[in-house]
Amino acid sequence: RRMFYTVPKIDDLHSLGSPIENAKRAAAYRAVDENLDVFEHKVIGIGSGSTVVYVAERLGQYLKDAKFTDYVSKFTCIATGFQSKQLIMDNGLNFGVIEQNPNIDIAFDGADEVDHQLQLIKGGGACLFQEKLVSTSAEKFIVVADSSKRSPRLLGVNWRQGVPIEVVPPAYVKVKNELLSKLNAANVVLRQGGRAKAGPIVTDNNNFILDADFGEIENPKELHDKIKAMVGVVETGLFIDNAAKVYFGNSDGTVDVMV
Ligand code: ABF
Repeated sequence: RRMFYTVPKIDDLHSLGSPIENAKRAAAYRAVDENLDVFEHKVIGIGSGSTVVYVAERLGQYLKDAKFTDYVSKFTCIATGFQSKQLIMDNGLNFGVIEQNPNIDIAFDGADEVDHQLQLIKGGGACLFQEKLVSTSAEKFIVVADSSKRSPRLLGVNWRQGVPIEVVPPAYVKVKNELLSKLNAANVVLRQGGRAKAGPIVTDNNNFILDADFGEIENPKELHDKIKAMVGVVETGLFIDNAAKVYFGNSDGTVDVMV
């Protein structure tokens, strides 16, 4: 059973001018302020996307705050991809690798869609494998999003159509055919990269992404398990029973929290 509550705007938060950016920043700042114990959390996962930018920004602010500097300067941040690594460095935070820090205290990441059970669709940015590696290695996984990401059931409509699935390149046709024939996907698209759509995008792990449209997803866990069982599938963008809390920011700076 899930609980919702709304928290007011953080004091002194100036408007960024754009309603959506205000919403994303409100979620991220609140999530960091409420969940990060600077004295306890030493290894922090930083996800990908445009909302987590504000998580890294907030951590950077902590670093400059005299009362936290000593503690925050000992943080190690684990990235989920290239953009995330840049964010960590741009905000003056320490960067570490997951191989050396396999036990993450807390991880923050965005999402494409969140249902009422806190099940997620992620992978719009094609970093889903590392995002899942980091979020499932974290003792606590906190999601930050604007409130447009909230949906009673997962529909797969917020980014591309459907569920992103990372596949080993030579297996993409086989997996695509099985998604269509065995799991009744309405449509499966090999994600293309660049403006000219010059070819399939290649993930950080040198794989491809299939976007599979299943319409409204009745049972995300069952669907995830079935896709994951196919030979050639590395990971799916369905994040099941993984998020501990979701912060949905609103453009007025208030935040709806789902636990
Ligand atoms: C990552 O970034 C992805 O899993 C997800 O697709 C996306 C969310 O981005 P944003 O915060 O920009 O909406 O978290």
